[in-house]
Amino acid sequence: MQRGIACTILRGGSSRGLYFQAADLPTDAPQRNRLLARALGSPDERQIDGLGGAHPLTSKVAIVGPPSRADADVDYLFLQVTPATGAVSDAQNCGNILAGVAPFAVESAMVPAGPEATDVRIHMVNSGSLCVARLETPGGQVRYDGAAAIDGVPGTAAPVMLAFQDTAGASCGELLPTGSSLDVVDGIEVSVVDNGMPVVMLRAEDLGKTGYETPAELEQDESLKRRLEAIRLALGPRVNLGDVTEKTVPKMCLLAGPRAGGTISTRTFIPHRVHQSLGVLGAVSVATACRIPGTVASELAAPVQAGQSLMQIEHPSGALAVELELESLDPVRIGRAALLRTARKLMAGEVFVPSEFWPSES
Ligand code: NQM
Repeated sequence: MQRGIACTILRGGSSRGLYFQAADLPTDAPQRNRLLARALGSPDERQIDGLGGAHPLTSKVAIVGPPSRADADVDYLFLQVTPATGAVSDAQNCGNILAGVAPFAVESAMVPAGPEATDVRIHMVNSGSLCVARLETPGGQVRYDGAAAIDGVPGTAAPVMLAFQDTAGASCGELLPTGSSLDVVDGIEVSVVDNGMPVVMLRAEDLGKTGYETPAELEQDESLKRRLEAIRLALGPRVNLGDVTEKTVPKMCLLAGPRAGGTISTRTFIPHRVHQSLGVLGAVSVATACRIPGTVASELAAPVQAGQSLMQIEHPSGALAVELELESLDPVRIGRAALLRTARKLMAGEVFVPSEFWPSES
């Protein structure tokens, strides 16, 4: 026997995920997590018996439901499923999957569509922060086609503008979770910034890399991966994340100077596979680090002009433009961060799981 559960698949930014309404899932979190991992086909590296795409970027879930705070239209809980192990983590945000939340919420009648555009105020439950997503809704219908292009995704689509408000310290409690802009771990200088995503930044050069390698080249380097994991595990408790062995944060980001006219170049381990481009909030954290004196990022970044708010964060498949407003430089206080994403509905229907994962009578 199988059980079908209402599910929509959307590409959100440069990721792809399963989107559910909260009311359609079990309320018990461990039972819900087992069910979601099974729906994606985990535990199995290839996710052959499920809807996951055999990579962390395509093994993601969004649960969208009524708002639990007055200034939001919906709650969005993000879950990252590790394909091989089936581990389900709510310890991180995902700004790419976030791009699909507004179209999903409007099409599921959780938020009424405006006649031209709709602002959806999204409470990101993982971190307690708020994002306002603006999407085009001509005639009260979600528009998916359009002229907006984002690197890492072929073709063009309708824009989804994301404006973040209170992301500083979202996961770790502090923008600079170690209390310093520069630390030395295992003999390597690192900077840790959490502006919506905890990111450990290191100079690629310090690890014997150029920082311009392809994701496949970096993933083949076993000794680099061991070194990065040792640094990550050592930093976990120091940045308020505790034992991060089973967690998908912090991310490990190798930095180099910009090569394509941008602000800085990145290669990001998320944290074990290498991102084909760059996470949205990961990019916000890197852009923020570029503005904080004394970080490894600010030293490698192209000079940021006074009053400049747009920064291009280069990655393996292009660049991600982050608009970052600083309220003050000393101490660094971040105002709003905004980015352009796109999203597209790919499928709506039911995902089937063996009924032992959620018996029909429950
Ligand atoms: O940083 C991948 C992604 C992400 C996260 C990851 C993201 C973000 O690109 O906001 O979007 O870093 O695990 O989907």
